[in-house]
Amino acid sequence: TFLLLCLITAASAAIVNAQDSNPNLGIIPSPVSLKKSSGTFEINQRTLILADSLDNKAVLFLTDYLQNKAMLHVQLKHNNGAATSNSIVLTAAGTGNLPSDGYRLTITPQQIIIAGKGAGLFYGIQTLIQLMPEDKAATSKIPCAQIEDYPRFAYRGMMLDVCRHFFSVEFVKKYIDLMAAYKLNNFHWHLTDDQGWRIEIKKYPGLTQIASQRAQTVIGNYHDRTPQQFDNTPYGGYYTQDQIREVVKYAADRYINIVPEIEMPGHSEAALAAYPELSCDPSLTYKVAETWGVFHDIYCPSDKTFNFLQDVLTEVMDLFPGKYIHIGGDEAPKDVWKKSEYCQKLMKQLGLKTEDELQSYFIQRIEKFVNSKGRSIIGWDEILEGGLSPNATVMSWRGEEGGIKAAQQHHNVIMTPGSGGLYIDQQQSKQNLEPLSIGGYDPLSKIYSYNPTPNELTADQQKFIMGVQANLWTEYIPYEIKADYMILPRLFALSEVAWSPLANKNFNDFANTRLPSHLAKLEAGKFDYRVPTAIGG
Ligand code: TNX
Repeated sequence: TFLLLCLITAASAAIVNAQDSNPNLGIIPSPVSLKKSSGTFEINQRTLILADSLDNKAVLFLTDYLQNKAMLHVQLKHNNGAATSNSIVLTAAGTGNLPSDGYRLTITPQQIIIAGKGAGLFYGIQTLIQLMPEDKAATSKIPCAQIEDYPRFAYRGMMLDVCRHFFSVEFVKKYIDLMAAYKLNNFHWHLTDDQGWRIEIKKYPGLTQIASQRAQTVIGNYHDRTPQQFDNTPYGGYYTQDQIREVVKYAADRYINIVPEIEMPGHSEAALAAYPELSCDPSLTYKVAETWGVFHDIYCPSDKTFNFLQDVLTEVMDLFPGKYIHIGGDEAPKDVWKKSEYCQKLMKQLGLKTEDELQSYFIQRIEKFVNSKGRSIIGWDEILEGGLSPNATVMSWRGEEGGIKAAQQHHNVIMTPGSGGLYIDQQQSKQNLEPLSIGGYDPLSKIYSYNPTPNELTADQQKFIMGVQANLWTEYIPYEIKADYMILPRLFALSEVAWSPLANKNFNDFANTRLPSHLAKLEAGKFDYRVPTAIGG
């Protein structure tokens, strides 16, 4: 703790100096363009926030931040167009020829103007908040500058697996807060898996009564071949539909869309434990998985299964208003389908030659249903095997190959390859001081230097790269403090990968000049982040 404290004190002291010498004023993600000028704007007790509309979400966010977090007693007023000094003007005016979600932030000694529409205005506000010094004094001095900024990618995502271990609504909100502060806009919520079903579905109470609970959890790392030990402690949890609605609203207030994931046909052991009739052999018993890995029991492509999944997705689409529904599609071994008479007959009927084609039929049938409700599917890159659904977006996780292939077929792609440092369940240094993890090696520098547009693609094909995402799988993350440790500071690196122009990226400037002040803010915000240089790596 002492070492940590020293580092933090050093980090805080570094902010002041860093901001003076820092060409982009410490902002993460680095903005498209920034011109510093002399002087400061001082937010004090008489500062006015002048807005086009008083019930705009971004306007309310800034007002709440200044009044309740920074403890500055600013007043919010309607903008009547008069030039008023000592004001922060939030306006849609002056946004001409800005790319979507962009903003212009102008700071002079008299006034701050943030020009932006919708999410753009919100992002301008996040930048302004980053420019405020951390000390909670009665006034806050902001350096004068002119910033123009907009995102490189439309989809900037973080995934959280709440199945292997469950995370509270409070934690999920904290995660969303961080995403918003760093201009990320899609929270991928991995809600169902072999080890637990975490979303209440009214029509199928067994999913919460049975599928959300497991008898015990394996301890240790399943990659080391030692005998597995169990903790003998029942484990479970799920979100009620009211809680889901609360989180959806919380995210929307911060311009974050939630992509819910309902896994199929694999990673479905928990659902089969509650509803064995969805398997190819209902005479067997299934239990919610207590170990990690890939499981052979998967949904049978039967009418019962399709009816079940359509019912589930109907409730899911009622809860989540976003365009995208993630249907999983990864790691579905086909041995049970190979052995099943029903599956073999079905394949003959449909004229399908391989089980991969049967999975493709499965996903396409679900896609048709999702499309009929005006939504689109996202799937892990296995959905390419056996033929891609016509309107599907592909998440490329087993390297970039799947993403490259999908972009060449003119499908939208989200890059999230483990090989690119985007699997933040992997460890951040090679030193054995690191806590138990799934293994691998994903240092900060690796995620920072990832570029989501592979050279193999032509400029036209690169347009199908909709964005990039980091994934937090939680087999080895049973506690929130450990999740903090794995997420931070790698989330900051992701934000720059997803937002900043390639030409503005510079790891040395990011890690050594800008990062310290952000770590100091995390400390104040009670995040248990990893200190990048303290433990090596
Ligand atoms: C692979 S990534 C999985 C997950 C595991 C993860 C561990 C993906 C689509 N499937 O089920 O949790 O590896 O890193």
